[in-house]
Amino acid sequence: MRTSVRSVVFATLLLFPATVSAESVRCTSYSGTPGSSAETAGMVFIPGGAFRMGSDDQRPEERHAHSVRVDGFWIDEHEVTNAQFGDFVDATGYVTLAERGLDPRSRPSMPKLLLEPGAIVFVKPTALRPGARLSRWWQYVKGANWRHPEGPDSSIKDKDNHPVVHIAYEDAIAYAKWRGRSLPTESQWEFAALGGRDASEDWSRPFDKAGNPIANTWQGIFPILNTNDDGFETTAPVGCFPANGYGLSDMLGNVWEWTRDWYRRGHAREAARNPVGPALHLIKLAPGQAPQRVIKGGSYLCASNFCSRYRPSARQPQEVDLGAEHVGFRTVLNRPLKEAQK
Ligand SMILES: [Ca+2]
Ligand SMILES: [Ca+2]
Repeated sequence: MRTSVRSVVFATLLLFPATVSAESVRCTSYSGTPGSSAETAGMVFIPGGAFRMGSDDQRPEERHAHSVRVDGFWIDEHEVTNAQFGDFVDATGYVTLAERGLDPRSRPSMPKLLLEPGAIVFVKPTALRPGARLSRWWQYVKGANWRHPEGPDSSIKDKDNHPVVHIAYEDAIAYAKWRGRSLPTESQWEFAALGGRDASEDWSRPFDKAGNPIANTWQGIFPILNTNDDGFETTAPVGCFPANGYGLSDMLGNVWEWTRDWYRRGHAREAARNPVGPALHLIKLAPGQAPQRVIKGGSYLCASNFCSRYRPSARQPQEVDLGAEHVGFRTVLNRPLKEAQK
């Protein structure tokens, strides 16, 4: 029996009632920078501990759940914002990969258009045809970059406190190095995203038991209908949703976040301490394919009918040289609590 879009939408509205508006949250007044030059400004110390990394109950790439122990580390309270990235660019003159374009030697088989400065932008289709492919709603837009998220005619005016996007992996690394930091490993990121809760808890809904959104995701039927119950159709200013048990915002949703680990489908079964993911030489790449790193947490484009990766154990590959409108990052400082300036 075919189910009409209308009936699915109605069921979705029953499941995810509207509860907040953008105006009702305090996030909108944040400047986008912590306002301090201290080494750990805007960071939270995560005490080390053990947890079950991965999941045997979700998607195949999350298997196998296994025991992991991580040492304590500092991590940004929120995704790196446009204001923070702008400070970096102002200080260093850094130009992102999306602004430079790709070196043809790095991608010999790639169409010329995709080598030009630009990035991929989500364009909501007006109708969903059976068999529609993902690429139908992602378009490579020349001139799209962190300053112009939707293309050359767009801007980040009044978005200082939004997460920076269209950041390739090397851009994220460059920012982190400038701050004397690094990017989280997947295990660090997943441990931090749990916020002290147990991995076995139900993480399947981006709403709490009272129906309040816990993350900026997509409500309705992706990719054609966003009922926008959480108040944000695209990125939200950082910190608009309740912080997790460690005081971290937007670990789930808003924008995907880079981790250092190379992507390989699934986890090893063996217990590990401070794992860093597989070595690149163990990963088979197709000719001309760029290697991929793990991104975590899902984004404002994740819906219950399509991505649903707004869970700590969820993971996705991202080509290291591809800027995207829904991918950002946050940094870590691998230093014990007592050795870092507070
Ligand atoms: Ca949203
Ligand atoms: Ca996020």
